[in-house]
Formats: sequence, C-alpha cells, structure tokens
Amino acid sequence: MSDPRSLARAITAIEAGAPAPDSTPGSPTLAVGITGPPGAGKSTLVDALIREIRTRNQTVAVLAVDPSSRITGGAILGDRIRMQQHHADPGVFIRSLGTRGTTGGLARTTSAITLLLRNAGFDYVLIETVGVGQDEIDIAQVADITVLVLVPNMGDDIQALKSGILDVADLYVINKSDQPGAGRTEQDLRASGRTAPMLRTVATTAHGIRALLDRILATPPAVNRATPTTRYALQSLNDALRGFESAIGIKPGTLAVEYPASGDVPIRIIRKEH
Ligand SMILES: Nc1nc2c(ncn2[C@@H]2O[C@H](COP(=O)(O)OP(=O)(O)O)[C@@H](O)[C@H]2O)c(=O)[nH]1
Ligand SMILES: [Mg+2]
Repeated sequence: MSDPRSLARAITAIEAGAPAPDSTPGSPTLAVGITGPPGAGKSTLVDALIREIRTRNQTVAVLAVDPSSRITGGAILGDRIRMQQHHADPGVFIRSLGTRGTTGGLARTTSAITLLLRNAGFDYVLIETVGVGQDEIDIAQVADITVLVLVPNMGDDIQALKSGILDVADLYVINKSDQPGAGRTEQDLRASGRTAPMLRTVATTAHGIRALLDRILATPPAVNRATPTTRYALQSLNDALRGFESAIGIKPGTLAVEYPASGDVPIRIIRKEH
C-alpha cells in the first residue's frame, strides 16, 4: 500500500484537475458507496464498518463526500473528528472531499480518487455521500456496491428521496433500529416496489454491522456496470456534457450518455425529454 502522505498528495492533485491514474487490472478492492439522507447515521455506520473490517485484518480507505460543506463546512469537520481515532492506524486511510476547490466536478474527482485508492490496494474503499442531488446518484456509479441508509418511520420521506437513489441501491440498511418504526420503513420500501435486501442496524452500538459486512461481501457487484476505467471516462463525459449544456443555454441534466450493456449497441448522447 502507498504511504498516506503520497496518497494525500495525489488526491490533492486530482482535486486540482490532474487526470485519473490508469487502473490496475484485477484490483481486488471492493468500493462500497454509503448513501442516504443527512443524519441517517452514515458516518457512524462507516466508523463501525472500519472497526469490523480491521477486526478481520483487512484495510480500508474512506472518502467522505459531503456537498453540504458547501453551505456550512460543519458536516465534514464533524466526520473528521469522529473518525480521527483511526488516524494512528496504518490500515485505515480517511479523506474528506469538499466540493470547493475541486476542478471538473465532484463526480469526476470521486471516481478518479477511487481509482487511485483501488490501485493503492486497499481491501475496501468506503465512499460516504449524502443521498441528494444528481451528483450523488452519479457517485453511486463509482461504487461496486451501493448501500442506501434509511431510518425508521420514513413514510412519505421515502417518496421525497430522489427515486434514482432508491433504484441504484443494492442493499437497504434501516439504521437507528433501536428506535421504533423500522418495520414501517421496510413496508414502505416494499410498497414502492423495491426488492433489494434490507438489513437493520444500530450504528452507535455496532449492532448488525457484522451481518452488514457479510451481506456486502455476498452481494455481486452490480451487473452490467462498466469497469472502473470506463466508469471514470463516462463520468468525465458527463461532466463535459454539463459544460456543453451551460454553453448552449439548456437545462443542466438534459443531455445524457447512453451506454448500453451490450457491446453491439452504439453509445449515444441523448437528449432527455422532461
Ligand atoms: N439512536 C441512534 N442514533 C444513531 C444511530 N446511528 C447514528 N446515530 C446518531 O445520529 C446522528 C447523525 O449521525 P451521522 O453518522 O453524523 O449521520 P450522517 O449525516 O448520515 O453521516 C448522530 O448523533 C449519531 O450519533 C443509531 O443506530 N441509533
Ligand atoms: Mg456524515
């Protein structure tokens, strides 16, 4: 594994616009996206997962992506303090990414840095993102497995979540299951037609964390997802489209890259109807 300082320097360079590294074929890293609404307990869950991974003598890098830092800067600071206890551990690498000061978009940066961490040979890369906005759905593409963290009694709040984020999840976690209403959230998810597995956790006591990591390991990386290098290239193309939309004065998100699973079908840039 690369030493933390050179990793940190390489990450700063990527944030400043340096291109993604080439990917090492066959990297065994499992990149896991941990997404969900603010306050659902994602950082606490990541912290518990770090412990569980270390108990298994494996290594982990964490990317805390939090666009809310755009507004307060507080969320990232809080995460940093909470995760600081791992700093003395050479098997754990933690980096917060703000949206400020990144060149070419958060999605591009996250996907390039994830490649870097895959190359560095960590067993896991955990990517914590706030499950709001298109950026976050794009980031779910970077991960091999995406975990959506929800809480008890969500009811209508589930409908309020971007449906995209519900659909990209490979696993649903109902965290804070020490509070009543976990069954209600599960019912609401099922009622909305979602079929991915659901697990309950209490991140603050690590209840359910071992089962969660086992479940993550048992989940096949999403089928039809592109390789990390292709995903990075697609991300860059998407970022370029945002620039193009702005240049010709059309609504952001109108254009999309259509990347079919089958190699026989052409790749196209399409204009979505709104
Ligand atoms: N009761 C309870 N509180 C939790 C649990 N997990 C996290 N919390 C608390 O929920 C709050 C938000 O947690 P945080 O990890 O910062 O959420 P994030 O915004 O999703 O990263 C904190 O006060 C945590 O201590 C849980 O399983 N049960
Ligand atoms: Mg957090």
